[in-house]
Amino acid sequence: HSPRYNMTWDNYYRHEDIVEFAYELAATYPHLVSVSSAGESYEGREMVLMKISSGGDGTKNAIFVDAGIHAREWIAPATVTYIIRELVENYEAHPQYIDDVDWFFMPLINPDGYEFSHTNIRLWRKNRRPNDDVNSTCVGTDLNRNFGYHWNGKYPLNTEGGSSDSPCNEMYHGPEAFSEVESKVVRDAIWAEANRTKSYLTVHSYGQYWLTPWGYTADLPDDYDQMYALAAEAVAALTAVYGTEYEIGSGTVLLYPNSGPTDDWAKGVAGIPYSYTIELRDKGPVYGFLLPPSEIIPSGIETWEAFKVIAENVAKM
Ligand code: ING
Ligand code: ZN
Repeated sequence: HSPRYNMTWDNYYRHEDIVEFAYELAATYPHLVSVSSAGESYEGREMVLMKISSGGDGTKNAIFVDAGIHAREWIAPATVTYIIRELVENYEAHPQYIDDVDWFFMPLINPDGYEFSHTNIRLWRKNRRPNDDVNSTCVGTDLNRNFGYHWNGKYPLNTEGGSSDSPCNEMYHGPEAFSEVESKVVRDAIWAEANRTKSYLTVHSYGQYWLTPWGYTADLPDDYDQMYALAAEAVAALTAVYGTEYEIGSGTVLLYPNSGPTDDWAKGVAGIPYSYTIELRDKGPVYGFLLPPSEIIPSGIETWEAFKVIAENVAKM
């Protein structure tokens, strides 16, 4: 039978719809999809982990994808669930994208912030744990400044390195690395498969960038040329669909310094070579985070082309 879920990708959906999508897809395609709860957010919402695999002994090269670390970036979970749907429901048309690699997806890793951006403040970014532990009435840590590789690093020297000491700031790094339960849950899920994971993709919006580490320094990774080459191949496939252009480069060089992001930890600590931050549509300034839902399916279609290139290359690594 076909899966029974609400999502149709012509609108943005809520946390519970995304959870339902995950479990319904697993119920319909148990030979391809398994779902588990990787943990719970501060407010008790399930953080879904989907494994997409056609079998084997658990030694295939793997790709780990997450989305929705920043609450307001609604196109990210929408695009990633679109790609999951394409991989699974159209498996027969392109079985190699599941047969040749294993995929791990966490489509919404900041569910409390995401729900708050639907119900209260549309442009909320952080998680929703109150900062009363540091005597602040402000709420939330930027989960993408909370990971433990050069956490709270100061670059340029002795300046704020793209993360903030202030609990009221949008880029507050938290009281210590991995202080937030959502960060710990994601860290542990990545770590569990890190030895065979060749690519980590963390999906954000907006700006149309395909970013490499490092965030904590303007120095480039030793293997930057290889990272750039794979990104260029993926972006070329994306651009070929509708002409959507992406810039490729290190986050610090192209945008701004950023200490404690997930991709720095995934590469620097977990040792996943092809770790990227993807900034989806659009380029602003009119829509930005408020991307019209009519762009979800085009974003899904073009980004799927890039993911195919990642999978083809990961299979051969
Ligand atoms: N941008 C990211 C941020 O966390 C980023 C991505 C990564 C910026 C690396 C700079 C360097 O600020 C968004 N849109 O959240
Ligand atoms: Zn973001």
